[in-house]
Amino acid sequence: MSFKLTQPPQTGNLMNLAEVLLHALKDQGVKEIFGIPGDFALPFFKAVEESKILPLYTLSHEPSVGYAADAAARCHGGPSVAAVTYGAGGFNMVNPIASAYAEKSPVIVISGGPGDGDKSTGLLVHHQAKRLNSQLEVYKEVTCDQVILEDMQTAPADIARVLNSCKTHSRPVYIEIPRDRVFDHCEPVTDLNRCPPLAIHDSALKACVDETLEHLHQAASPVLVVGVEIRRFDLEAETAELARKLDIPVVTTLMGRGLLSQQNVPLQGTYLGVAGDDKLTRLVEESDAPILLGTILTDGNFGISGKKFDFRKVVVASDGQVSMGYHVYHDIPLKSFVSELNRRVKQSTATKANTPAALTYPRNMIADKQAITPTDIAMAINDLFHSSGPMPIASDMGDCFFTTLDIEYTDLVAPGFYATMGFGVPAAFGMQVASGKRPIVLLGDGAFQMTGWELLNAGRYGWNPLVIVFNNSSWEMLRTFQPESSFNDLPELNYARIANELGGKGYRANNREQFKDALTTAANNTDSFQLVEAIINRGVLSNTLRRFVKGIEKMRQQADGL
Ligand code: TPW
Ligand code: MG
Repeated sequence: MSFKLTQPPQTGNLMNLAEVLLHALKDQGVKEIFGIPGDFALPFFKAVEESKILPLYTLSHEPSVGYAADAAARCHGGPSVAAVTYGAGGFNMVNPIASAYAEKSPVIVISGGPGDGDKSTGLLVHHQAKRLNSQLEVYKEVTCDQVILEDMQTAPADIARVLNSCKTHSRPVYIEIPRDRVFDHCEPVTDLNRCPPLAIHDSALKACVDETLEHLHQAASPVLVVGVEIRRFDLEAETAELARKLDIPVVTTLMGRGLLSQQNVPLQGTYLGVAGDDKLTRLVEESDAPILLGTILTDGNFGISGKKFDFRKVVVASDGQVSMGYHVYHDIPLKSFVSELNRRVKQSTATKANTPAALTYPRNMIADKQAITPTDIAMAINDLFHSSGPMPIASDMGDCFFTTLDIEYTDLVAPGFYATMGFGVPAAFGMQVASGKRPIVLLGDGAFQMTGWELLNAGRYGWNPLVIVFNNSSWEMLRTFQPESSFNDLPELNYARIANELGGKGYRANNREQFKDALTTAANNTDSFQLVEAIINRGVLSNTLRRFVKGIEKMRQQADGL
């Protein structure tokens, strides 16, 4: 089958649609594009490559494109782009974009689309699922704004609207470019960053802040619980300033782990209900004024609390509103709330002597011939951080994610709420591109089988993550919920050998001594990606996952009235 490409016309000084879009993306703070082309997207990819406005990183499978852009967006605190072809590419990326939607990560999806020529043949267009706009309809569920750029008259305003929506809501958006429009003349986008802010009523903001401060004033044991929105809306420094002034302990939610790692704040660790550290759990659950800033009320964040939260005492600022007691202040963006609190709280009240000592993390892994446990991996990483400085972490879902709770607090990207597997390796690429730092990747063997192969792309771009595979030949996290099922057994593969095949350097560790040696060597070798495979026995879990499973079982029993 051959496909006709529309060639760029001579445009003189005028810009074409692709260039207009690329400049608008750049103006909106986008730094890179991840993608996989197809014939519907080839003209756009050609424009990306030849215009050199933004760098392009191609990967092997579309889910990875979505994860990489998601992680880059999380690290930038601003949008990144995932570009795909129509149908086969676009549908392949729905799950990562659903994840980005749920976790409020501003990913801009750009998809090629059928052109006029494709639509007028009376034939079904290849890659078409049901109707020509089925892909748009699917993406409407997992993006906050969408456009098909068919009309060059309205394109600049449409682009501005969609990019502004992405920033305002910190959620994915969808842009489809019919393949025969890419090189059409188009006026530049002029009204970017004019996010018509949510209408804020000053008197409502004042009343809301008054009430919050009064509540804090009366409280004996307030605590600040921060969640991902403070990163998504670029409020980490302001939140840290507020925490210092209020002088009250700060914890993050599970989804928010990694937040404030660059800030000087009285950060205690991560609240995880019955699955978490006992001291922290009491700090939050016994507080008479938990102030939840930018936290999403998910089951993972709050559902596994041993005690029911008394929402009469809790202030929840997220999703553009603030609720407390039995009432809600609508249309109060988090930024306005935090800024106004900061303006009003002048100095430390310094009356709250209840800030416990910060959490300590396990260290000094014993390098002997014993089998490796997830906690050993955490200890060895902590030892590494102490000897040669912290590294950012990209974690997949599986026991590796729960192990991060035993690792020193550092920058972290993980699918902490939506909990999709396959995130780790591509997310590390996004993280390295966005931060310029070498990341550690934590993933299970099951997750490796989904997107680990993407490591083959690391060499081309000079990415050199330090990958740690928790190899238990098992979907172990599932096994803990349902031990009787044999489908949780996975084949015994040698991931160290696979790493060598993929252009990196692999190490297989059967015991703690070998793990420590491999980790040290891998950390010192920055020439290519390094992969340390830790052989872990089935049934051996991290402390947090063990508590998490017990917590979930207890909740289910309570729900069933047992
Ligand atoms: C895209 C469901 C959650 S955890 C898990 C599965 C299949 C097993 C993970 O195995 P792995 O790690 O990586 O070897 P470990 O420590 O448990 O042994 N499909 C997707 N996402 C999720 N979350 C699942 C299935 C799942
Ligand atoms: Mg496994």
